[in-house]
Amino acid sequence: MEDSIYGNHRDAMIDVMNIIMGSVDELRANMTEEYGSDPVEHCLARIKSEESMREKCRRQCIPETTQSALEVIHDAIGIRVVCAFISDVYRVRDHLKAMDKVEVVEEKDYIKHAKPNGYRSLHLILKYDNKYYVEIQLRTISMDTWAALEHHIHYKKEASEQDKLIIAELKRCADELASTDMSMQTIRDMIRNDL
Ligand code: 0O2
Repeated sequence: MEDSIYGNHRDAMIDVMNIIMGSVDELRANMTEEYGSDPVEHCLARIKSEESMREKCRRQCIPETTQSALEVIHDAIGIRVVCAFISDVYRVRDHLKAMDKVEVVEEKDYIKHAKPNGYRSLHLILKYDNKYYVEIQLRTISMDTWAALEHHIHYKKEASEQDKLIIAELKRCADELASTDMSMQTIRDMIRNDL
């Protein structure tokens, strides 16, 4: 059998993934107690599959080694946190950044600055215990729905003239969802201020 691209690190990686998920669970419990509602709709975590990691190494023209998988590519450990409201996304982000043993390597805010195709999400690359990188994607339900649908469509990036209509339609849907997110946030703020 072929050796794992993760060498003997898999168990330690699973531990790191569980520590971060545990910390999110702790925040959820505390906020549910304080506000009576859970800031997180759902949360997914995975170790990138052996085949996807090897495929990503090939795509990036780097050797298929443990070093590439753990040090060059930063999403071997991936967590996605889906929240109902935009403010909750930033609450969870702040909580994760303040965790013990966590160094923030990179933060990309595609919520404030959406990608040209309309993709919105907040991406964090964390380094845990100075050893393992973790990619965290935080987004609202609407952003998650759009990303999932766009992924299904798997629309080619180099578009011809006639494809531009489809690209514009996808962007329009993303912008409408973003506007709905803002309205829902306003409604929730109004209700909370009344309490
Ligand atoms: P995988 O492992 O195949 O899923 P950059 O070079 O900085 O522009 P980079 O390094 O790919 O982009 O990082 P970025 O933009 O933070 O994206 C990381 C991951 O976010 C992607 O994984 C996707 O899972 C997701 N993502 C980014 N842009 C889009 C998008 O337009 N649509 C959807 N559905 N998902 C997106 P990878 O890198 O593709 O790798």
